[in-house]
Amino acid sequence: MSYETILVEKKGAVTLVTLNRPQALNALNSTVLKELIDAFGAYDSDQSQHCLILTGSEKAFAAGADIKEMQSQGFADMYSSNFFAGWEQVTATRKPWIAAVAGYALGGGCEVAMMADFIIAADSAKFGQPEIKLGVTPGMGGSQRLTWAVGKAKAMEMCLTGRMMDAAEAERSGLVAKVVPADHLVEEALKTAEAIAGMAPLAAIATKEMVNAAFEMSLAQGIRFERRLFHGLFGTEDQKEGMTAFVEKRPGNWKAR
Ligand code: CO8
Repeated sequence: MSYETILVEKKGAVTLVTLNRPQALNALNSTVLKELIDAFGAYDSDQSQHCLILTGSEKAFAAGADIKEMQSQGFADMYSSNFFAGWEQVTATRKPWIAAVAGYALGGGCEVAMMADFIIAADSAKFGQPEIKLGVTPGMGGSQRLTWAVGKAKAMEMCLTGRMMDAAEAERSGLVAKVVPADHLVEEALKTAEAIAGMAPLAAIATKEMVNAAFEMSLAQGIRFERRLFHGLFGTEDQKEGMTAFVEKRPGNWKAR
């Protein structure tokens, strides 16, 4: 598939996806969604790819869902088309992916960044859920994921006032994994993605499943789930290889089997 609104490059075992609607600060419209679903699906099924980075431009990761696309929609249009429901396909990606955020990550842009396994922020990043200023609310998980990430007080304050949080505050609050200089964002994200891509692929998928389970299960259920996956990995060739490689003092040579 050739894309209009995103760029996709393979860099070794890492897929780099760049949002590319500079005229609209990467606002997320239906075409962006369709193209991201395709690109993430292709990544998930490509045996040569083991980590993905989603990034934007220096000025904006994404300034939100496309307001001009939504402006004239009524309830029946939104409800019958289940507008933007396809984002669940992006969050269903089984392999690891990172959001590398510079500039504005607002509304749907902040929500997409929070769908990633984690966020690496440039020191220029600004996060916010300003939908209240448009007479609406977050609609792609922001009220939930922001609350999980930064707690009720800050999430409520941000969603009610629409104010932006800078990169330093985002790091302090646990919204982002780390902050790097803006002119090294993609390079730093690539280093992290390459490190992840060098790990045992099935263990990476299992890690995602168990960390994400922490948001859906009780502690006891989550610990049982973790243990079952841990036990299950002992049925893989990569477990034998990983532990043998440690004993033989060499890097693992993974088979994803
Ligand atoms: N949608 C459409 N176009 C946009 C958007 C957007 N979200 N953001 C910016 N643009 C466009 C502008 O209209 C402008 O286009 P034009 O040149 O044709 O007028 C161009 O991008 C450049 O923008 P600005 O001139 O405004 O640039 P500034 O540097 O002055 O300001 C800001 C940058 C502060 C980021 C400003 O553009 C802004 O406030 N943007 C809107 C931010 C916002 O409100 N985002 C939330 C949108 S609503 C949302 O995301 C809901 C998600 C849930 C959907 C769920 C559906 C089920």
